[in-house]
Amino acid sequence: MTAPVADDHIIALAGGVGGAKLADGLAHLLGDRLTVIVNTGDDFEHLGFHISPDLDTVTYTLGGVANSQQGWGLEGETWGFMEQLARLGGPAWFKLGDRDLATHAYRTNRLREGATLTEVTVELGAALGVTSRLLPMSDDPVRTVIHSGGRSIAFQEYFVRLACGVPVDRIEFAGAAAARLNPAIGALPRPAAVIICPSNPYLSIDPILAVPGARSWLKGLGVPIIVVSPIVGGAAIKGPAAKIMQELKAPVSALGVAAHYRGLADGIVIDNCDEALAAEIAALGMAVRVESTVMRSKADRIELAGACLAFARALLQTPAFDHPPASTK
Ligand code: FO1
Repeated sequence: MTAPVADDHIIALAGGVGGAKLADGLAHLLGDRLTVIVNTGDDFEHLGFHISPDLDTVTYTLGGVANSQQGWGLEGETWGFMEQLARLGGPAWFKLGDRDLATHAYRTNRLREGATLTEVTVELGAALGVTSRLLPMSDDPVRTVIHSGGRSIAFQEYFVRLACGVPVDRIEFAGAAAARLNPAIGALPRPAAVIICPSNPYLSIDPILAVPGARSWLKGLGVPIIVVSPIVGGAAIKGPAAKIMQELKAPVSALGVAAHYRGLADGIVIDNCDEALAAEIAALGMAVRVESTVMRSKADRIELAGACLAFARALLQTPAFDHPPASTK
């Protein structure tokens, strides 16, 4: 028997900077009624530390301490460690701020003590005042690998060291087939909706969906799944999404994003400037909502989050979903 819908609980899927911004707006409206499932395909071991960039970005953003210019890392950071590392001839291509380093040291130490990544994530979130539940997609290692011109490139090498400067032929999520979906995910209350944040579909959301059981769990919830397009006016707000879509020969548009999520998402939020694509997207069998999706301020994040919740509420009342109206607000 299907569990009753906890009509005040929302699950979001997020990766890096863009996703974290919408998650922040949702967290503002929902607090502990929000769970964010975060990509860990970007995780890697560096200088002996276990680094979880997307968990860091979401935690710092929801904790109100993210560096707003970079999008990643902490505000008011100092770089003494990096300066000294460079002086020693160490690998200085991946920037670890002095205070950010404490997060990586804490996480690494706790993992060595036997804590799970989920436990450490909860501890770090609580320490930074995050009231929403943040969950890694899996406690098992999944590593995104970029295949380019016959080379296999570890994700951070591609993203940071090479500044995404090589063409992507194929993306692999190494370890995904053997990874278990985070057990805490199965214990969540059935939400009123799932919101896929405007993170890179290929690099941030696909790794989550690659964990066995993730897709079927999401579809099995029987609640609206809404995606917010990270492509606006044919370009990515931030990061390499548009470049990758072009390299993988997908249309670089909100229509391309909708096609990517066909069969999973019930609805898509596209930007006002892409309104002309609405009919074509609707023809894919997806409900479309047109909003201002570029989040420049905290108010923008909250407004877009509110629009997503209203969209979810509207979809939940359509015949496709046999649930009573949700009271998300
Ligand atoms: N991104 C960069 O572009 N350059 C960096 O030096 C860098 C360091 C870094 C350190 C800790 C952390 O949690 C994230 C960091 N990021 C850096 C961000 C990260 O590489 C990417 O934003 C994500 O993996 C993509 O979502």
